[in-house]
Amino acid sequence: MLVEEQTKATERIKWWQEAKFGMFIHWGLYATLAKGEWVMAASKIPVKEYEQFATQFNPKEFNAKEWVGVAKRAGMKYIVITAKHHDGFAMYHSKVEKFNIVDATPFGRDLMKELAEECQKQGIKLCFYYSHVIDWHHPHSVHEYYNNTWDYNLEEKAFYNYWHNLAKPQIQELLTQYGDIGLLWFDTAGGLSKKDSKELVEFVRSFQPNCLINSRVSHWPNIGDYQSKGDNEIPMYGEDSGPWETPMTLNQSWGYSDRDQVWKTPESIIRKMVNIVSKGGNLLLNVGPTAEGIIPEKSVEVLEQAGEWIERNGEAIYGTNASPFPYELEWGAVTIKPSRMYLHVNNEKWSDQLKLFGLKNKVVKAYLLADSERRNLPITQSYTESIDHHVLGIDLPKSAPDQYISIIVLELEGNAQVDDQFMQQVSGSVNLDLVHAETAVEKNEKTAKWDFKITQPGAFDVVLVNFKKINTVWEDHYHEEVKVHIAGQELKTIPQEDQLIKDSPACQYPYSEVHSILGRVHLYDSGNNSLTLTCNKIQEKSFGTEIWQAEAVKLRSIKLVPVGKK
Ligand code: JFZ
Repeated sequence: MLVEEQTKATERIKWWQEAKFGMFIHWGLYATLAKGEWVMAASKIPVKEYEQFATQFNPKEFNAKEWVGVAKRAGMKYIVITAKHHDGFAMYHSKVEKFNIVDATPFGRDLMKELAEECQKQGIKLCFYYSHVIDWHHPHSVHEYYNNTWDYNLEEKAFYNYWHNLAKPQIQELLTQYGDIGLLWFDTAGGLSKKDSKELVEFVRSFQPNCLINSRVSHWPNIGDYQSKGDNEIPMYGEDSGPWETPMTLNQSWGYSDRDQVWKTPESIIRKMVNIVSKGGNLLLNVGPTAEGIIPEKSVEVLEQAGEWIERNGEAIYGTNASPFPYELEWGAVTIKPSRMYLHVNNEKWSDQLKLFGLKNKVVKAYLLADSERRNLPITQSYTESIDHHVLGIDLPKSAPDQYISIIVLELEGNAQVDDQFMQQVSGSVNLDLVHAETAVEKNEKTAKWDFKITQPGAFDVVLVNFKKINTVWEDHYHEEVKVHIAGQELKTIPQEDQLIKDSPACQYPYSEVHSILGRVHLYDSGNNSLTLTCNKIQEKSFGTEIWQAEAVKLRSIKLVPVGKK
């Protein structure tokens, strides 16, 4: 990318990278059926029948001021609302398609105009979701897999009829009728050509040069400003795939579903948000309003409680950068700003002293973000030259000062510099994330290798960590031996589902974390070691994790856990 283009792209995305947290709104005609946004396809509802639902769609309770207020109180800085989902119903006044909220319903108002005005008033960026390839209402939309084959004959479709006469004119309407648009969130573009995707980006930029475009426009990473991860996907680590965002449901549905009452707690939302932001990502958290225009009460309740924590701790979230450590920390997560480091300590890990390995900077001051007087916390710093090991100790008050996660602020001499080697943690464990391994394929065997440093020798259980999708049969995916070589010792075994962790902060429904104990090894000396894993689940780090995230079992990391510790 040319320097000038790169500068423009960096400028364009700045507000979004600082915003960190947005509200996703899946709202459309499908809300009248209360079975989610795929109901038309799931039940193969004929277009003529589906259109009839519009005559009953009259969301009188819709109140733009209330909705934007919910986002604001939650600490969200942008709203991405479905202007048109796969069902083809436009939730704004479209001049090119009568199947829209103004012309086809008794409601008759352009709610996007009302929302645009309210976002402007409350300083929230308005953004649109647009299903640019799938459209089950239009006779000529063509997707790689998901088409309306119950009304239309695939062979008779003419994609460019849809593309030039509906999709692009509607995108133009969205960019010219509602003021500045922060971003267009395109979705599910299977089959769109790179040429059409590229042209679409130029088309958008011709109307609003600063409007961001997500990766699902298609052909990422060459096209698009940032990467939308797979639904609910929290990536393994600080991805170098550039800026990225996790779209996440508050329950387990996007569009309103009267059956789905599996709500995430405020604590779970905060932990996942901190996990995501500490890896350099944004969280786009969804609400699915009802046919009456109401954001479900439970959604509002969870968002308000999460918002109270963010209100107190926003300094450690907004405008921060990812943790510089190449691994997750057992007690929580790290975010940084120039000459600042924020330690997000999970309350259950709070103790009378916190130790941090690998920070090279002199710590000028340490204090609790919750302490308005910023009283000094006693600290000790030491360095062991023989093993190039930095240790910071921070004495803490007896109890954690905040809910869920409590934050320690470190004022540093200079910007954060850390030892980027994998390192044994204070608990004695070593977490080796796949995404930072040296991967290779030798004689048809996939291997991953890590170098790491230990300071507390001893006996260790070797634990394989995977993410497993709901309703997956473990044995269907792990039925071959994996091998581990470390310090002249070899382990060979077929991983078993030894421990299932349902609400891991590092993954999200429909995934759970699975630990498999592969065996035991002994490391007798402090210093540098290396571990090589041979396993057919090893994946190259990829940009296209969206498809990858759909896999039933994903290898995430390998851990060394001191014997006798959990
Ligand atoms: C798509 C839509 O089909 C769905 O209705 C919702 O709007 C969601 C946010 O986006 O679903 C997807 C699209 C892509 C992936 C997963 C679900 N993916 O790449 O893993």
